[in-house]
Formats: sequence, C-alpha cells, structure tokens
Amino acid sequence: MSALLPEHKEIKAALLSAMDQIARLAEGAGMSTLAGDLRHVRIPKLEEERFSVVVLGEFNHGKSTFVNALLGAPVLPAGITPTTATINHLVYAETPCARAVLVDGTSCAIEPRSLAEWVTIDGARTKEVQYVEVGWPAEILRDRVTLVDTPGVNDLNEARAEITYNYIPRSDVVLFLLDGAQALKQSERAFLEQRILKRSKDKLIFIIGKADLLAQDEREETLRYCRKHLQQIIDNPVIFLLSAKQALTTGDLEGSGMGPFVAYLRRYLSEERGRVLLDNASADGLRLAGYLRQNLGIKRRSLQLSLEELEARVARVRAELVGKQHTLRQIQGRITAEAEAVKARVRMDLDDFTAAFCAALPDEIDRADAADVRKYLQPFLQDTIKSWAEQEGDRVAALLERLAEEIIQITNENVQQAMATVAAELGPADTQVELTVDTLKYDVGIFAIGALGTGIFLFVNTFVGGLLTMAAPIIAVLVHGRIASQIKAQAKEQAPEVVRRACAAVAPRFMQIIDDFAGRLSDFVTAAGEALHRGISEMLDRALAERRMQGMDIEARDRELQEQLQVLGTIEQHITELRQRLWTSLGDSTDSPPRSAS
Ligand SMILES: Nc1nc2c(ncn2[C@@H]2O[C@H](COP(=O)(O)OP(=O)(O)OP(=O)(O)O)[C@@H](O)[C@H]2O)c(=O)[nH]1
Ligand SMILES: [Mg+2]
Repeated sequence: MSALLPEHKEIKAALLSAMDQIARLAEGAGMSTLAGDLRHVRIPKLEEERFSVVVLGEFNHGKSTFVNALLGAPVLPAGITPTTATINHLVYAETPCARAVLVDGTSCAIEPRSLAEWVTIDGARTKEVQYVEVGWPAEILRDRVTLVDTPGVNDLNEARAEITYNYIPRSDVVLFLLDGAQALKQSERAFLEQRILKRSKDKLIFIIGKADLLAQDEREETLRYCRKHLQQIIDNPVIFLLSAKQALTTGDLEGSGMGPFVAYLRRYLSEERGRVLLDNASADGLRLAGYLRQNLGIKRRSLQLSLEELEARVARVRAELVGKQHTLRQIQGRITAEAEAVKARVRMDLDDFTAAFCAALPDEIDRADAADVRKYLQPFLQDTIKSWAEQEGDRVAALLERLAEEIIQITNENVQQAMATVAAELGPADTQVELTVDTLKYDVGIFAIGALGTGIFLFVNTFVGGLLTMAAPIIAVLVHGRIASQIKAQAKEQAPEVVRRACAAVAPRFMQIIDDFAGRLSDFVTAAGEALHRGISEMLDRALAERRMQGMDIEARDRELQEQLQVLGTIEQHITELRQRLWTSLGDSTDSPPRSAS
C-alpha cells in the first residue's frame, strides 16, 4: 500500500513547516499554551497519519472472517455462536505477534496462535482484557492503518456494546457488515437511523457478506433492496457484495467480490485519506494562527495606551472574568438541580407504573387460559416492563438533550461575552477580536453529550431485556404447577413480586445514567471555564509584563510586532493556498470516490 500521493506529501511537508513557524512565533510572543498545542498535539497528529478502519455489525455476520480475508489468513477466531468478545486492533508487523492490554492497565505478550483464549466469549483470559493488539505482515496494514474487529453490536452485553459504540467517532472509516442471507434487518435499520451520529454517517461503507450463499438473481435483489433502504438513511451509500469466506479459503479476490472492495479501500487510503487529514490540519493551522494574530494585535494596542490606562483596562477585564466564572459555577448548580428533578420524575413514573401494573395483573391472569399463563407470563412481564422503559428512556433522553442544548448555549454565550470585553478594552482598533477557547475540549464535551441516546438505548435493550432471568427461579415455580387453578393462584401471588423486584432493579440504573450525563455536562462547563480563564489570563499577564518593562523602546517594539504580524500573514496566506490546492489541482483525477459500487 502506498503512502500519501506525492502531491499530498508535498502539502503535508509545507503544512508541517507552516505549523512549526507558527509555533516559533507563538513561543517568541510568550504564548506557551498555543505553542504547546501545536508541538504536542497538532504537529504529531499530522506527522503520524494513522488511519483507523473499524468493522461493525451484528454478531455472526462475519466481521472476524472479513478481517481475516483482508489479512489473507485465519488470524482471528470465527464461529457460528457469538464469538468475539474483545476489541481487536490489527496493525502492521514484520512477523506475527500479539499483546493484550489488560483491564488493570498492564499488558502482556501473547502467542498469536492462542488468541482464542484471550478474545473469544469462552476464552479463559477474556475477562482480563481491555483490548488486544495483533501485529501481522499484511499489505493492507502497512501504511499506518489500524483495522479494528469488534464484538457484535446486538450482543446482549452492555459494556461490550458501549465500547464498540465509542469506537465510531474515533474511526476514520466504518465498515458495516450485513449478512447476505438476512440483509438489513429491522434492528440494523434502527441502529443506523438512531444510533449513529450524523457526522459519522459519511464514513460508513456497507459490506454485504456471505455472497456465496446467494444465487445470482438473489444477489442482485439483495443489492437493490439494501440500496433502496440505505438511501433513505444515508446519501449515496457505498455498498459492496462479497464472500469473505470464499476469499479466505480460495484466495480468489475477483470471484469472491473482495477485489473491488480492496481496490476501493486502497484508493480511499491513498487519495481521500490524505485529503481529509490535510484539510483538518490546515483548518487547525489557520485557527491557531488567527488566535496568535489576535494576541499580537492586543500587544500592539497595549503599547498605544499609557501604563495606567492599560492597568485600568486589564483590571476591568479581570473583573469580568471573575464574574463569568461565578456564572459558570451557577450553571453547574443548575445542572445538578435539573438532573435531580429528572431523577425524581423517573422515580415517580416508575412507582406509578409498578403500582398500576401490579394492580392490573390479577385480572389479566384470571382472563387468560392457564396454559397460556404458564407459557406467556414471563415474556408478557418482560415485554411490558421493557416497553415502559423504552418510553421512559425516550422521555428522559429528550429532557436531558434539551438541558444539554441550553447549557451549551449559555456556556458559549458567557465565553463570547468575556471575549467581547477583552476586545472592547484591549482589541486592536482595526481588527475584530474573536478569541477562541480550547475547541478540542469543547468537541470532546459535545461528543460525550451526543452519546447519550446510546446509553439509554443500550440500557433498555440489554439490561431491561435480560432483567427477568434474574426472576427466573420464581417463574419456574409457575411452570411446574399442575392444576389450572393452582397455576393461576400462584401466578397472581408471584407475578406482582417479580414485577416489583424487576422495577426496583431498573431504578438505580436509570439514576446512574442521568448522573453520568449530568457529570459530563458539568465537565464540559468546567473545561470551557478553565480554557477561558487560562487563555485570557495568559494574554493579560504577557501584555502587562511587557508594558511594565523598564526602558522599553516603544516604537522599536511596535515595529517588531508589526513585522511578526506580517510574517504571520504570509504563513496564513500560504496555508490558505495549500488548502485550496488540496481541493483544486487534484480535483479532476481524484474526485471523491464513487459513492456506489458493487
Ligand atoms: N458461507 C459463508 N459463511 C461465512 C462467511 N463469512 C463468515 N461466515 C460464517 O459466519 C459465521 C460467523 O462468522 P464470524 O466471522 O465469527 O462472525 P462475527 O461477525 O465476527 O461474529 P461475532 O464475533 O460473534 O460478532 C462463521 O461460521 C463463519 O464461518 C461467508 O462469506 N460465507
Ligand atoms: Mg467476530
């Protein structure tokens, strides 16, 4: 697999050098946070170019087999029962090797041949594993690609599914595996519609596997069906139909349908990958340069003011900052209060539901046939509780999402107001100061909030879904009853108790989800406040310290700042041109890859 295109390599080198120049200017201006961000985050990210491809899908659809086919060897265990229990990273290595990163944070080398012991549901060591990394000499991995095999998303294990979900936003491409024999089930459509964040939809590629089980006309029909339905969820879905098993056993890439997919992936990796990576880096560079420009401008302005005037203005900005921090603390108080209110509401709803359901049960049981009671009581109880939890989950999610939107807005407004004060007191007369706080932290905060729906969805589908197995011993009594009247009498006596226990088990989990969410929202506000405070304080301190320096030649210093601003302008111009080149000069030959393939 080739590295970046020559043209992209050139742009990358130019961007790295531009970022280095910005970092040096920032260091010269005493802006250590900004310089550190460039040196320790942005530059290494661009240098490293690591690209991650995650394989997702319901269990038994053939994810691990598909990964094996890409590697050209049966590296990962596959099987007809739910098999994969851990996240498995595949990276390039000259010779096969593997290591397990354990839950306790340590890691240990493992023998690639005994992977089953570590990664499968029945594996003796699986419980200790956080994730497994396998090194394999496969071409497809060579160019800093990490392939990630995941446990099935419908697996009834909440913790595992949560880990899998968390991989989606962090990945560059998501391969969504469908089973050719049962393509695009309702559960898969629901997952795609409701559980994948909008901005992650662009990176989905669909693989319909097990094509060898389909006749030619069935293949065409399956493709048509999938395309029709996927189009309703995603614009121009990219879809491939193939047989990983055939590719793996015969090595026949063309006959198995694997060839076109591999060609697509290679092309994506060599063309799109570079473009996406470089575009993000240019955006980062320009944003940070803008930040530096504002700061240099503020310094120039402070030279024009008398020291007394400057001190008075800085004092006003600081007072504003203290006020804003106070407001942000109040916002946090509000989050706690709202979360408590939502929790109280859930407790009340749950009590109401439990009481109403228990009261209705005896009549329901009387009306039913004894044989049906024996057979259907358990699923009936389970389904009723689950559907209540679903509804309540939707209500809670809506309430919390609204709260989150409001909190994000208020927080942003406060940040903006503080910035506006800085601009009014210290902004250079000729430029509009639009300071930014640490957007990375913002992004993380907003993502964490976006994942909320997932939490509740998983909770309802896995935890509540399996709830009644806890109550199974009680139900077993019913199943063994002999006489109709006995069965009903037992059912009436026991069922309400089962319901009460199940509902009691639901409550703390609901509370925990709400608390976790409130915690994340609160962290977001803290991060915004800290970034604001740190960013502005650093700037004020530098401006004042410089101005207080004895014997400074103000005119010479102003000329120096002007020169720095000029250099910065040249760098910004350069980055803008590089960015344009990314989208124009390569445009003809490498327009985005066809969004539809088979
Ligand atoms: N006929 C056929 N069977 C396949 C193909 N790919 C996978 N299978 C079979 O499907 C079953 C499941 O395959 P896995 O690769 O373990 O599926 P998975 O999605 O990783 O399953 P989990 O790890 O449980 O989530 C196995 O019996 C495979 O042999 C294929 O292309 N054709
Ligand atoms: Mg698997």
